[in-house]
Amino acid sequence: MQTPRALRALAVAACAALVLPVAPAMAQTVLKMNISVSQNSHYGAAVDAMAREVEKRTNGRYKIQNFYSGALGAERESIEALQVGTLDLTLTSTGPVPNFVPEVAILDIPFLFKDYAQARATLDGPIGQEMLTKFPAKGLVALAWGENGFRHMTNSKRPVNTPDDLKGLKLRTMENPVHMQAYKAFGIIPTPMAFTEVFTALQQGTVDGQENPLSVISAAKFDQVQKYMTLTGHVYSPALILMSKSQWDKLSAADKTAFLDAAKEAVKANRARIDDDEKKAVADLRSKGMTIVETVDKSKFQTALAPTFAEFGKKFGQDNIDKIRNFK
Ligand code: EAX
Repeated sequence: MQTPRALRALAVAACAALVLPVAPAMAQTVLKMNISVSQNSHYGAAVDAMAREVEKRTNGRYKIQNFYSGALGAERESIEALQVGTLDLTLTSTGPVPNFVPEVAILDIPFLFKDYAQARATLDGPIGQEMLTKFPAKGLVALAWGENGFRHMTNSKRPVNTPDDLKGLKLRTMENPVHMQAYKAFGIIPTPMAFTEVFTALQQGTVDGQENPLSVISAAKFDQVQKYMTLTGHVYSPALILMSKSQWDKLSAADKTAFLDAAKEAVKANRARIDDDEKKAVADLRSKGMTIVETVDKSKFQTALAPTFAEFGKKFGQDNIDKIRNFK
C-alpha cells in the first residue's frame, strides 16, 4: 500500500512531466570512414585521431565510425562511394585519385620530392592548397593532405641493386597512370591492382613484387610474402582526407571548422607515425627475415627514367614540375 507521502511524490512528478519541457536527447550523427590498411598503421593513427577530435569539437553531435583494411572497399571504391553518398569519409593515397581529379597526377611523378620536409611544405603551402579546391566539382571535399610516404620496391625473386635488376619483374602497382608509365621505363611489367588484393597476389605469385612505403609494408606484413626490399624511395606518396560533398554541405559553418581542425590533428598523428615507422621499420622487417638493400645509387634510377621525365614535362608542363621540385 503506497504511503500518502509516496502518493504525493508521484503526483508532483506527474505534474512536472506535464508542465516541464523534456530536454530532447542530443541527436548524434554517426559517419562512416574507411581506410585500406589496418588500424595499427599510419592511416589508423590518423583516422582514430580524426574520430576523437570530431566527437570532441562537436560536443558529441558527430561520431565517426572507422573501418579498416578495406572493410568497406578499396581506395577507388571508397572515393566512388563518397561521390554517391554511401560513405562519408576516407583517407586514401593519391593512387586512384587522378581518375577523379586529374590535376593531382603530377604529384605522383617519381623523384619529384627531395625529402619529407619539402613534400609536406609543398602540400601545406599554396601549391597543395590550390589543388584541394579542385575536388568539390567532383562531389568530394578534400579536408587535408595526409601522407603515405616514400615508396620502396619489394619482390620475391632477387635483390635489386640497380634498375637492370628490375627488368622483367611483374610488379603490382596502384591504379595510377603516372606510376605505370614510369615503371615500364625500368622494364617492369606493371600490374595495377586494388590494395586489398595485394597480399594474396604476392602469396600466390600472381605478381613477383610491389612497391609501398615502409609504413604500409609493415602494417600489411609483406615480410611474410616478400623476401627482398630495396630502399629506392622512388616516389613520394601523398594521401588525402576526403569527405562526401553531400555530407559536408549538411554541416553548419561551425561544424565545418570543427571537421577541418580535426583533419589537421589527424594529419599530425599520421606524420608522427610515419616518422616513427621510418626509424624502426627496416630493423623490424630485417628481423622478420627480409633481405634489405638500404643504399642504392638513386641517380641510376633517375637516369633510367629520363625519357619518361621528358614525356611528363610535355604532359604536365616542365615549369609546373619545376615549381614543385624547387618549392621550399
Ligand atoms: O594507401 O594501394 C597502395 O599501394 C597504397 O599505398 C595503399 O593502399 C595505402
